[in-house]
Amino acid sequence: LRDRNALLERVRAQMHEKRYQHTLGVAASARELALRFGGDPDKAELAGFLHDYCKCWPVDQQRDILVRHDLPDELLNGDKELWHAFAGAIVIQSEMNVTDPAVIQAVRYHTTGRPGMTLLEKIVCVADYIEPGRDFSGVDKIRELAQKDLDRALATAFGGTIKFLIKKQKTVFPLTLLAYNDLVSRLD
Ligand code: DGI
Ligand code: FE
Ligand code: FE
Ligand code: FE
Repeated sequence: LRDRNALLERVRAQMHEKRYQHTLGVAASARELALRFGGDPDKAELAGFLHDYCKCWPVDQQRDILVRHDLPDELLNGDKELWHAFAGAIVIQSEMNVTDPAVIQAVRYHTTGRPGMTLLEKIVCVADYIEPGRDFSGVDKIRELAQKDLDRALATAFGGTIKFLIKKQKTVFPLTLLAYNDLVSRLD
């Protein structure tokens, strides 16, 4: 799908209007971050458009995709909120003909993160936290950090998510802890 309007219509058909507006916000923020931090703005925007492709699909459908592709039980036993990222990375290849591994990985890790994240993965992850429609407490601090220091912005964002999950006594997926440690251990 080379045509941007066709791509956007396909994305729009997968979700409700509010999620679509979020998607456009993430794409715009990702493009901006790429320009600021020396990433590829077109890849960043494309990954933004696609990152929540199957977020609004029934969870059983998301789970089926993971099972059929032999994703680890750890993921199936983890929070359902994590599934759309890994399922999305698979589905955009078959349904949207996305072949760029960098874009696919940015979609796959946009929720959990992972240690050793690429620049594009960090950009999409931070854009997901700071797009203009977001208004959780602490978002302004992350927006401010994202003006200058992408790693500090992402470490702060993951730190907030981990605190939130702990407060709710929910499990923290190991990749998120590993991503957080990896970022923090390298801050100057
Ligand atoms: O899909 P979005 O709502 O735009 O954002 P997302 O893909 O970052 O999903 C974040 C949700 O996932 C958020 O409500 C927290 C929840 N979640 C549950 N367990 C974990 C988790 N997020 C992370 N990073 N790590 C977890 O272990
Ligand atoms: Fe998401
Ligand atoms: Fe939804
Ligand atoms: Fe999102």
